[in-house]
Amino acid sequence: GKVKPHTEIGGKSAKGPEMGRAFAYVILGGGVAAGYAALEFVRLRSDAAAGELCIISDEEVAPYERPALSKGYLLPEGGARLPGFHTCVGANDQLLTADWYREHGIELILGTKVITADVRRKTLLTSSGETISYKTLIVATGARALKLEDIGGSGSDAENVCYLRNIKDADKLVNVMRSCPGGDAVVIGGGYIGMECAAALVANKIKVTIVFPGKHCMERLFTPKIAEFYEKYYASKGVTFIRGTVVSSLEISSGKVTTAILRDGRRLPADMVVVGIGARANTALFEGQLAMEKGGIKVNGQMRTSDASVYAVGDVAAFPVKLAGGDVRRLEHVDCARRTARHAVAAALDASGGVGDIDYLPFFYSRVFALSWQFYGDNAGEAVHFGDPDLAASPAPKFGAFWVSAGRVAGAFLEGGTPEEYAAIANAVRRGAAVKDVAELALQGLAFVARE
Ligand code: FAD
Ligand code: NAD
Ligand code: ISD
Repeated sequence: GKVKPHTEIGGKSAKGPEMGRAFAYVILGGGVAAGYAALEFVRLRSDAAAGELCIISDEEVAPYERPALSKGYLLPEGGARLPGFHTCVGANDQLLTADWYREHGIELILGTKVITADVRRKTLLTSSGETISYKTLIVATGARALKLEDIGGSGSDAENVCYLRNIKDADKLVNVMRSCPGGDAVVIGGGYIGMECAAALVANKIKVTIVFPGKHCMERLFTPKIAEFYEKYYASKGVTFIRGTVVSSLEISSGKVTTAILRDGRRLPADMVVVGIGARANTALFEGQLAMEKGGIKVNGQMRTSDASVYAVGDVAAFPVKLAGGDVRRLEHVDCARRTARHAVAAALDASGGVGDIDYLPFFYSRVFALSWQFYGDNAGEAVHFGDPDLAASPAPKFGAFWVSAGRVAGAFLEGGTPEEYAAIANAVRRGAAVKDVAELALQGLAFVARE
């Protein structure tokens, strides 16, 4: 049955915080997963009563497609700006502006942080002092950027040190880039943020040095051979890579970093610094209340946590991936946020219990310069490269790799594919295409998946 919202009158009592609104469904967090969850809610419940659902977000704006922040948002001219990239445009769906939520009777509580959660009482205490109660909670708190201070460093408060997780960060990054045209940037970290921001900095005519402790960029996903291609490509755009060491300190003068000092003593001049050293799931509200795994909130195949009234989705959720033999994974990627959010809503609204377990095919992608890659599945087993990742050979490089595990394709990476080719590699992973001979697979490359 539906629960009508009610406001408990009584205001602040001597006993504790003000009792506030009650909702049948609360989405905690206002990022990608929240937007897609709201859309799915409306799709499945056209008869929903106004006020059944609320979203609580500490951001000031309605949910948006976070990937745009390291791509379109950072363009030197005509950059993407809200409302242009609210969810759910990333999936060619509706543009969910604040008006859309209003029109659909969804309460959007913005600029409001949930500071404590009581799973037993089914209440959330907000930074404005309101206690909001729920019948069903969907936790979509995402992840936060690790700070230099988290890894024993300092300097995050400097005027020209930038992180990139939300619109506020992106605005600072844009302003700092504009303050030093032709200047030097030191990028700390060679993962997604480091690589995508480095490309954006180049587009903004800033000289870039990337520093990271690993042997090559994107170490968690790329093979050395794949990484070599991107590193050469970046080098051709003037980017310098410093591998196998870390920035040990930042020299700051009048509130601004002037020099990054490496562990081996080298000094890099810096007009600005971008830090992308990884993310941590925002689980703190639920530590000790919900089961955790892989640094996130553990859920079952219906995205339900160890408490039957609480679901978790997106970056914060660790869920069983059938394709990986049911191994519990926490994936920090937008497609996962979208699909897990939809699945959780379908399961939460399903009174008959007919919604089965999620069967998710992991999908990651990136776009930098004129390049674009997609990856599906699991990078487990033997990597079998195909195509020629030689820059000189082609102005539009097309190459990739299959990961073969127990005689089957477990994962696939492709740079420069067409939609049909991406669909074909995804299909091969989904099916677990049988590989008889890896040498033959390397020779066939995309012909292998086209043939199947
Ligand atoms: P988020 O989108 O992070 O949303 C979490 C929300 O919860 C935020 O609004 C946060 O402020 C809010 N919140 C947290 N705690 C509280 C609290 N206590 N009270 C109230 N609100 C709270 N993935 C890709 O696959 N491809 C890409 O190209 C890509 N690009 C990216 C670029 C950038 C710059 C970043 C940062 C990420 C990118 N990602 C990309 C990853 C992708 O954006 C995330 O996986 C996705 O946003 C996760 O969605 P989410 O809803 O779980 O978390
Ligand atoms: P990441 O995990 O991709 O990369 C972290 C990088 O920091 C690695 O290169 C690692 O070697 C490096 N590092 C670790 N310790 C370091 C140290 N002491 N000094 C210097 N470097 C160090 O994380 P990220 O790039 O910060 O991305 C943050 C989040 O944003 C992730 O969840 C990521 O998935 C997401 N994101 C995804 C995309 C995409 O999917 N295209 C794009 C941008 C951001
Ligand atoms: O998924 C994405 C992505 O990579 C973007 O840049 O969503 C955004 C949009 O397509 C909206 O600009």
